[in-house]
Amino acid sequence: MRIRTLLAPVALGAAALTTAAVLGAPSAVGGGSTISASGVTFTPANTTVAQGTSVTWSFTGTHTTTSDQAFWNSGNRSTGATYSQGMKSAGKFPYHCTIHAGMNGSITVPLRVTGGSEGSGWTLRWSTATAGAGRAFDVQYRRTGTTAWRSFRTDTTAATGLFNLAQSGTYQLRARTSNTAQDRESGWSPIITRTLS
Ligand SMILES: [Cu+2]
Repeated sequence: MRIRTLLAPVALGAAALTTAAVLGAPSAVGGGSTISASGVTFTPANTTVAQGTSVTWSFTGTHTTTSDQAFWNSGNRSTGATYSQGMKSAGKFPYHCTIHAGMNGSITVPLRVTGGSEGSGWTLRWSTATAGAGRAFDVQYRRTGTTAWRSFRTDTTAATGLFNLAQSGTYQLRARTSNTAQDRESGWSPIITRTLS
């Protein structure tokens, strides 16, 4: 294995990462996550990482890791090669291998709450940085028990925002990343819930 892999921290489970995200752990890049591409399978097929995590694929045989929404594309990589992608922003990012039909995976990046309170609102962070060229973010909310999502931010390039509606209640929140250059969007991040008083 490569030194990079050996030095990478032991990957946290999805639950632990989600908890860290909700608790507002630092988002600085530092964690790493490795996915193997071998046979006709990505392992693990579904990965949840915190914003700012670098995901590295390692290849056995020839494969690609290709974002379904064109966020990244490794091109063909063969045994011994790696490909890394920084996951800065929230959403669910499905990907596939262009060589092997049915060889699919996904990376989920949760929305984070970096501070706040029921009385003063919550600071949401959907990206570690403002959007680069060809990228933007959507953030939505809805009151629990209702079905229709409302826009909190649409195509924003900002990375954070204060969620503090005039109406008290418990709200669900989610975010996604747009590839505006390709007019495509990631899936939505897992829902988080916060109460306003
Ligand atoms: Cu493949």
